[in-house]
Amino acid sequence: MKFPRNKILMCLAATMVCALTTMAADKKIVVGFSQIGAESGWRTANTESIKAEAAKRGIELKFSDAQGKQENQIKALRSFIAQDVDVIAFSPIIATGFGPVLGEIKKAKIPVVLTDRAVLVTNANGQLDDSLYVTFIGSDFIEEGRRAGEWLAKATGGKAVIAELVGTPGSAPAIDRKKGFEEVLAKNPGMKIVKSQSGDITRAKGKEVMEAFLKSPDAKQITALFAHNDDMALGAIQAMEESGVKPGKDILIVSIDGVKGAFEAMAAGKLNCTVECNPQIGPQLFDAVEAIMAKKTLPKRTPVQEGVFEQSQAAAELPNRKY
Ligand code: GYE
Repeated sequence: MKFPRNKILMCLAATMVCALTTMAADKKIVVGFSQIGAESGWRTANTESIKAEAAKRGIELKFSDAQGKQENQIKALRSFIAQDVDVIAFSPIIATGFGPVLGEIKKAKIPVVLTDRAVLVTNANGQLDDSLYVTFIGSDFIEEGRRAGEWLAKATGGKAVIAELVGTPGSAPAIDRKKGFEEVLAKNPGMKIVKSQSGDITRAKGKEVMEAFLKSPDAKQITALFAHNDDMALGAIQAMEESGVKPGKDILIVSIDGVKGAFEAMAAGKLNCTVECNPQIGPQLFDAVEAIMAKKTLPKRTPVQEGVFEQSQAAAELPNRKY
């Protein structure tokens, strides 16, 4: 039996189109993600959110943990270029120093999504260069600092002698949370910071620095603690208890993140307030990735929604906390 030639050709073409379509549908989106580390409850929840959402959407995630070192992040980003992933996402540990590698990624034409923390990269004219990434998905850290300050101003009637546990020096949250908090102090002359040191965003370091604060000759005058994250506040609570100071009473404590441990400490009367910083960025990250793959335009800034919680709300809110 003989088939007409044009029929055979049509058949072949149809089969090829079909095969190509299936291949395209089967081709997984590949995302390289460089995480800072596992320094806090917030970070662990952030990692879980990103991994779970990638798995849910069938996106291949190349996840790399920098263990708190910028050089490891830069290495990971370069390896994502070498692997020619579809999209690179990362949470920059500090704001500066990522310019050159971001330039390399741009040359390789791989779109970048920043999550959680922003970068500070300037162009030749000294202006902020936002051409190196598609969008930044993260919280407004200045607003979080302001919220912490406003809560403290209200709770103390604008009178407080404050010790401050700062985050990682040079990181976006450390710079911005301090800035927002100090904006409120500028309007409240009765509130002043008398001690300020980095507790490196960890519980252990927060405890160590608080111990040193409490040993200083003027320790007795401290009436409040502002910790840039809950983990440092939880470490400081331990330090206070071990030195006979009642946390939440002798020294009022306000911190940021809203992790479960903070709610437990509030329910126990040891922490007074936590300002929420939502780590569950996974869904917003992969919405952005899918939008990029579909060639849609995205805003440069995608905010994350969050609230403020006091001791009186802790018990009711505790069962709802997902991180
Ligand atoms: O507050 C802290 C984490 O960048 C918002 O990093 C994040 C901060 C968060 O380790 O707990």
